[in-house]
Amino acid sequence: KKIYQNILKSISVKEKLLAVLIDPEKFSVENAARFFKKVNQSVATHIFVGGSTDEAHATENVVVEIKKQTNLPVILFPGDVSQITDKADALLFLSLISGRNPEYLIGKHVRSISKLKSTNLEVLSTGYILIEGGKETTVQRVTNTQPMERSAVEHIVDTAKAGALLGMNLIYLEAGSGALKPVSTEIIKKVKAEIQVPLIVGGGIKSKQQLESAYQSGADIVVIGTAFEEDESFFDDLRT
Ligand code: 1GP
Repeated sequence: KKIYQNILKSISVKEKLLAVLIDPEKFSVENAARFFKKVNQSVATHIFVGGSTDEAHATENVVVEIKKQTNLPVILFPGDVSQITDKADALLFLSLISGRNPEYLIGKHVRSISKLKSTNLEVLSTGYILIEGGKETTVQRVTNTQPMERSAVEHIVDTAKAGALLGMNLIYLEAGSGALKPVSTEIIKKVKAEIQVPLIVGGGIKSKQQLESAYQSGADIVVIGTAFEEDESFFDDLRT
């Protein structure tokens, strides 16, 4: 449980963590060296790899390429069982607890076990909470679930708390990739106040100011994908 232990250690010394999300469907091998030079010079601490879909089954090759480019831990953020590969270091074992689709609550998990048995992946049990972010997201479409309303703060807090009480090791507040509105600071603060496990926040974070305000509100790990895909110079603002 090395990766989880390191996350806990960072939190205990108030160090904030930043995960760069790589979508295997959009990753370009030709661009990899340049992109990862920026990643390696930035404050990024983890790489997440995944997406709601991966029709070309590119995940494994993308992870192999990323491993050549960086020493940061690579954590799978899979939309499906087919995206699991032992070339990564760990796996977010995500249960979509904001929704009521049994497939995404437990179904895919059961079907992943035979595959997981043959890997050394560190499995990180994660309560995944989708929150409305101003537009319909791919997660919503693929999982056929509704996001929680931004105004339903107490319900979101109760959902996070229920996930933690079920033994989930991480809680992930997700506004959806490319969200117009990131998870609000009010939601982050109130969830943080009620759970002891590390809190991940992502979706629609595009500026240093939004990143800082997520941290100040209580996010332990912030996930950013689109902002780096669209403008690699954003890494320059986040130099170590
Ligand atoms: C999506 O939380 C991540 O699953 C990151 O979202 O692409 O909007 O940064 P963005």
